[in-house]
Amino acid sequence: MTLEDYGWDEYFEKAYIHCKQKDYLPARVIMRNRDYYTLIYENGCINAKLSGRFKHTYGFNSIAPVVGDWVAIYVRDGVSDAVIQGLLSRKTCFSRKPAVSGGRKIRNGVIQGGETVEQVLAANIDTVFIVSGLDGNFNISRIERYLTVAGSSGARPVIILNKADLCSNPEEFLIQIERIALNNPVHCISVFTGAGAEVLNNYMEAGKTLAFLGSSGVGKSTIINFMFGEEKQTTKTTSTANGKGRHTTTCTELFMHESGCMLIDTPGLRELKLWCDEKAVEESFRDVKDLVSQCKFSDCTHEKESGCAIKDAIQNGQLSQERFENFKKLYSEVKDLEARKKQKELYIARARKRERGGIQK
Ligand SMILES: Nc1nc2c(ncn2[C@@H]2O[C@H](COP(=O)(O)OP(=O)(O)OP(=O)(O)O)[C@@H](O)[C@H]2O)c(=O)[nH]1
Ligand SMILES: [Mg+2]
Ligand SMILES: [Zn+2]
Repeated sequence: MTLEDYGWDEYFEKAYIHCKQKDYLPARVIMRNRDYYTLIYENGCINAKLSGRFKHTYGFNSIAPVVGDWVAIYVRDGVSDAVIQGLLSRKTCFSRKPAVSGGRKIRNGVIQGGETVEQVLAANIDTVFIVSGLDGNFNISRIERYLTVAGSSGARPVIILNKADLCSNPEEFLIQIERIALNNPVHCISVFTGAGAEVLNNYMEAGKTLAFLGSSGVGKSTIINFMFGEEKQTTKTTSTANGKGRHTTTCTELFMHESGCMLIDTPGLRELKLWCDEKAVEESFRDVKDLVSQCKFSDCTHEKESGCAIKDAIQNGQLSQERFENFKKLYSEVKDLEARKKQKELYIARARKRERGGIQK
């Protein structure tokens, strides 16, 4: 296997110039378990850790390498583990604001609190499969949220509605999702019966990286096993009747497929808080944005005004009330995120100034 087989190309060649040094080698992260990494490099697989300098420089920003990243490593003679010295700039990355644990508050439907940092889930993905189960787990607003994050990741989003065998009217769900997916592909499959699953072959292109994201129990690992025709990943039955899973996959991992494409399995996400800007929301809701621009008044609140294109569209069934509500919710979430980012920048700038003795405490 060569680095090219793993997706190394001109883009990374150029990015590598910045961290190229004598004795360093490029490698791709295929597994990460906290501080422990498994990489693929010119001589095969190797375990690795971050260098002290890397941790010191990037540790604070949580910009540590993730699965799919390309890194520069140093392999010392006689030492089995490599040391990660640098991270190559990413082509694409799927990021979120970390899930809030404890002390969370909901204001106007938006979850408040939690650290204002970027948590990158996987990098250098070409196609991101947003997997949802056609069982008790189904939720359109959640798919709209995933589409927003996926759109901002730079990867091409594809929606997979799995477990069609558990649903009596999958076509109706397909129509509903196609409406909110805008031009992104939507496929309805049952990996259990194999119905519709052959569509996955269309995405298996050599050198491309495909990642599977979605809540726990939707069947991400089952789909990966299906694509391999063997059990690569452990899968488990969902724990409750409402279809919620119990996190069977616990770490993100990249697998090389015989077709030459790479498949990334990820642990189910309990929560996907936005880490993107308002443009990402405007893009994934561009139908809503178009309507807003047609309102008679540029400052229309879409409540009482005459000539409101949003109200008209909801009335004539062109736009659902739920989609409009979710648009507003995600929009205020990114606004809140932007304000927090600014606040944090200010705080850091002040702390730095204080450190230099510029401001008295
Ligand atoms: N009926 C039915 N069950 C399915 C289908 N696909 C997966 N399952 C079942 O759903 C359960 C969860 O599947 P997993 O593949 O472990 O789900 P996952 O998304 O990887 O979950 P995490 O690893 O926890 O994120 C398993 O019991 C699977 O057998 C399907 O198409 N139909
Ligand atoms: Mg899994
Ligand atoms: Zn309006």
